[in-house]
Amino acid sequence: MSKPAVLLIGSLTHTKKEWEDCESFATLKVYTGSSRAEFLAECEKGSYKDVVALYRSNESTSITGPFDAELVPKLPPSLKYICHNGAGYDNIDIDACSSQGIQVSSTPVAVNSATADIALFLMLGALRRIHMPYSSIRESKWRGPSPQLGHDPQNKVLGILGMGGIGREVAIRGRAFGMKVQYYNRSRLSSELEGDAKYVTFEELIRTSDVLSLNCSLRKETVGIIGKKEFEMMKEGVILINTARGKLIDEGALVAALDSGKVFSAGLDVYEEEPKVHEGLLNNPNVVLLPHIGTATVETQRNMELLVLENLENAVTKGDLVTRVPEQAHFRQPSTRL
Ligand SMILES: *[C@@H]1O[C@H](CO)[C@@H](O)[C@H](O)[C@H]1NC(C)=O
Ligand SMILES: *[C@@H]1O[C@H](CO)[C@@H](O)[C@H](O)[C@H]1NC(C)=O
Ligand SMILES: CC(=O)N[C@H]1CO[C@H](CO)[C@@H](O)[C@@H]1O
Repeated sequence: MSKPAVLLIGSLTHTKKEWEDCESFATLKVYTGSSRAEFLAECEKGSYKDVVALYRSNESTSITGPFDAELVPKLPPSLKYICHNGAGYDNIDIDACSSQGIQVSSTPVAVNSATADIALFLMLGALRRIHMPYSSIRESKWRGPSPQLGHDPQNKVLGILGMGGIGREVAIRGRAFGMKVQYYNRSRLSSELEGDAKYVTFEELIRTSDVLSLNCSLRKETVGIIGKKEFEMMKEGVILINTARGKLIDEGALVAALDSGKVFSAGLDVYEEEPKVHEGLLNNPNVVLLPHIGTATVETQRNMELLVLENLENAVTKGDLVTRVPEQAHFRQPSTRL
């Protein structure tokens, strides 16, 4: 009996051997083309007609474009699983996949610590308005022309919007710095997961946090969740941290709130129109900017790749995914094919 096939789109960096080992349960195929049109042509030609599952590297979006409502129906009919490398999967149309009977996994758990670490790095940098002194010393200007005092995290209220795996790691780190943690999530966490974090409404979170850290997924309902109205409700001198997705914030409104002094500083790893960054942010010496490097560590990149491969293996050998996207919880079936 011939083995089912799996397809890799994009490349693997840290798990080449583990990928080759997948040969024990599947025939390995790799898409090496360089455009969406070419990929669709391969699909149409039937090059992937026996492919059951595919590994989609995050970078592959730059080759095939998003897996949207146009592309998904053109995938091979044999395809049942898309294993995506990345915690965010807004470049995959989940509804389109569901209606084709295709199940999707992402890599939530693997990214938690690294993303929370970068959130804290940005928070400390924003509290200290670190950009000026940090760059002045390299320009042989010591602390720069107008050194300013920063703020301590201790006793400040850390508000976390979205208390998933990343949010909870941010909470742990915040507590270590003596912060009081409160959060909003669409549903309240169990008491074990919640710990001593206080559950508040969205509005209370916005009104009472000294530092606000965004950790919600980007969905229709969360685009621009932090805009003009929310900035108006915030405390004077609030600090905003975003390591989730740029489109959660209305960047124009953020720039205005920074310029007016309402927002003391912001720490950003993600942007509305990545890799384009708003001029008003680039020109503001009080903000701390990073070019989306939240998960850019050797350990985390390898763990993400391993988790995609684990999903791939489970998909092919057990007909189930390990970290299926939450929108597709209804696909979960008791696995009898162990
Ligand atoms: C993943 O790809 C999207 C574009 O599809 C991009 O916006 C994002 O920055 C990428 N993520 C990382 C961690 O590079
Ligand atoms: C946060 O809320 C969402 C939506 O209700 C829910 O799916 C998720 O499980 C909640 N997070 C936790 C850790 O309970
Ligand atoms: C409110 C919300 O969308 N929270 C999300 C924060 O991110 C985690 C992943 O780390 C999701 O599980 C939560 O649903």
